[in-house]
Amino acid sequence: MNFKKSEELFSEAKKYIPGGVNSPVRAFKAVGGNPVFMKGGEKALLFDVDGNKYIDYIGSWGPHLFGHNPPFIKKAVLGTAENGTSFGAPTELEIRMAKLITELVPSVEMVRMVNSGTEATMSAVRLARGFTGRNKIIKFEGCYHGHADFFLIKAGSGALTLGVPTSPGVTPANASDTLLALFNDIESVKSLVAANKNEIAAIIIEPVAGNMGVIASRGDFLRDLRRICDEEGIVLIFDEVMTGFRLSPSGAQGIYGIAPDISVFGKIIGGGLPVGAFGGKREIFNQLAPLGPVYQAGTLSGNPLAMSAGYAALSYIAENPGIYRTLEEYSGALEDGFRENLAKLGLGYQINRVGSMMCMFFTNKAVTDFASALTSDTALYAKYFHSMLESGVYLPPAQFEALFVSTVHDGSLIKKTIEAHFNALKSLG
Ligand code: KE4
Repeated sequence: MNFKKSEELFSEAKKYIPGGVNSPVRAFKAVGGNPVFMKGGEKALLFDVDGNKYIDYIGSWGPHLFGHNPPFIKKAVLGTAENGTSFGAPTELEIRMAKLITELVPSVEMVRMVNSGTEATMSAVRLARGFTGRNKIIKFEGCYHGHADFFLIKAGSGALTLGVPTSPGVTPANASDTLLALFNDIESVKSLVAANKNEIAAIIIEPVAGNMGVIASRGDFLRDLRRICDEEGIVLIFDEVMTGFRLSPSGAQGIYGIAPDISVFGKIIGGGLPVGAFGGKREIFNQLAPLGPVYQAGTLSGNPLAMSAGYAALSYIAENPGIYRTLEEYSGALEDGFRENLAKLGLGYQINRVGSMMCMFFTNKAVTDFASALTSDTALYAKYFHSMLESGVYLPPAQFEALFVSTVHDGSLIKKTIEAHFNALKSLG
């Protein structure tokens, strides 16, 4: 493939933008080489500035459950733009969006819109601290909740991939209120709770981890977390920025049957535009400004353009619950094809999949937590990534991410991906 124009644009971008990108993982640091600059997307396909075509498994890192530019979202956005993009005043559409979220996710009684997943998780923690009057939080090694200071403590995703487990700029004071537990290890949670009695405001978790690769919560882990939070007066926060509306109409909580106190959303609820949201129990959200004393605000929160895209996306989900059967069919076919290839080549790499989120780890060890994920050979992943890219398959440019299947990754595209996967693994020798 020819990447000449992308290379030229990357050189130009680096003059004005740190690292040439507006989000670190896009820079291909974890896989080497230069990022590909995209020109457009249509359904499951991406087209770069050099005229190359790719089957896209990033989907803008999760938002594109229906592929790129679905007509019903495009129509909603263009229609709304006719009347303006943002007023800084309440609109009816925000009510409809909030109501729809509460209808799709039973644990959510009230919801506040923001502009990113980071803003939503950051605000959810502040609300939990304000509601409980406590300072400390528990997060899990390898989970990523956005880049608020108190989360960048052995974060997953970009920070993990960039090998910066604790980011410079995070003050010791800030870090000291964040306690780290081990994913799928309830004993690690119990010991932290016992050692910090009545000091923990919240436990925040990705109910299905997607930022250290894909790792499902096992067995009763989430149920045990729920019980501990009930017993200790701790707010349970599910970070469903990635899983929300992807794994079911009510995200991971709908699959596991566990109701958190606060849920955090992003990605899909913006339909490709910048939207985040946090919602949950009325008694907690009564504490949020202007109703209560916990401050939170945003110039563009709930703006009509983003709401129109998000509302179109969630309405489509509400009206077409059958999409999850399609997602399962396509994602299952991809997993089966990858497993057949590994068997044919006598390779023991691990594949974790939950619904339309999947990751192949370059390790022979079962991946159930942060430590086992780290046994993956990231150099091998890098070679695999570039081989797939050359074959026209655009995967996450980092081992510790999730690939996403959409409702338009049909059989022919899945078949092409499986063929490329076989050739890529074979070329690794
Ligand atoms: P944003 O601030 O990027 O909208 O959301 C942060 C966030 C919060 N919680 C979870 C579970 C997330 O996955 C994310 C963001 N995910 C990464 C992908 N691993 C975004 C990609 C990027 O950083 O460019």
